[in-house]
Amino acid sequence: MESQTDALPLQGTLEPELRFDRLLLTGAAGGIGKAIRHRVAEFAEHVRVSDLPGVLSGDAAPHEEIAPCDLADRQAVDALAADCDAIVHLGGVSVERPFEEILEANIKGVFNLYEAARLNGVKRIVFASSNHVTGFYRQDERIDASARKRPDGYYGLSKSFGEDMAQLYFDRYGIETVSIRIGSVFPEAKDRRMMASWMSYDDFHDLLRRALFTPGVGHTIVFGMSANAHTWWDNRDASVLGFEPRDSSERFRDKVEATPAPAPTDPVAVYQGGVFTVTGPFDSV
Ligand code: NAI
Ligand code: 15L
Repeated sequence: MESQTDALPLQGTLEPELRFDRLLLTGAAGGIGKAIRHRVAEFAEHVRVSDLPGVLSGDAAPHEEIAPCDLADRQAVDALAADCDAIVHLGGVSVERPFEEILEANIKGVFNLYEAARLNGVKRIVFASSNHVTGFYRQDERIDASARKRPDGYYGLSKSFGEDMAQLYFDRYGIETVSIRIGSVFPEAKDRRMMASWMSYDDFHDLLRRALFTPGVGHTIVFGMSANAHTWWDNRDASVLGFEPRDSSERFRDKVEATPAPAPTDPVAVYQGGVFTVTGPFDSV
């Protein structure tokens, strides 16, 4: 039987009915943001490009509106989402940091974003969640999206909160979200752990398209990884998206395996969250 998303084109331009009028992209100056900023043009007539004040570089393309904003500023975030149909939310602290930093950008930030979405009638959000929501599972375990959350730090905890916020705002207000528990989206898989967690920009882009346009997602959680030879995550619960990654970390294997292997008892080799499981505590704030 054909799934709803089999009909979604994988390459080329989107049909006009599969485009938003205005899309908000937060975290546009970050690693993923820079890599996808030009690609999201196909998703909407107008793209509102946002990050912290002073960090966005380059001129605005004709379809872009540059809108610096601190996600921790509630009023500013309300204004940021005005007239937007959908949001790709990449902004926030992306590594393990003292709780006070995470609180502002990721916890208040995600609350502000969902409130702004409610007030402005935004119907669809793609939330950049993280594998660190479940980072304390071992690398010899395979989990799906229904596995109990086991955050590996304040950062993972904030992404767990973001997923709960997404569920709440779907159940109460009907705002649909796809939470992508991103593995490691970088140009290359840099170490043994990333051989399992790596995701290419192309696969991320394809997943983003499905996350934005697949009807009836409610709140769907999907793990974001390429078709790596070995993975820890089962995406059966997200089959509505019809996501089938095409890339693989295999092409980095020789380079990765030429580097010294960590001891088998090193948390980097034991836990899916790797070094995040031992980053901190941060005693002197
Ligand atoms: P990044 O750290 O390069 O980019 C995040 C951006 O958010 C930065 O440009 C930063 O200036 C902005 N930001 C931070 N605090 C902010 C605030 N208070 N208000 C507005 N903007 C703020 O991270 P990256 O790698 O591009 O990741 C994008 C998103 O995906 C992040 O939310 C990250 O947690 C998530 N993610 C990324 C993974 C990866 O492999 N790159 C893996 C798992 C999750
Ligand atoms: C993340 O959540 C981080 O944002 C990113 O910088 C990487 O550390 C990634 O996870 C990872 O687990 O490789």
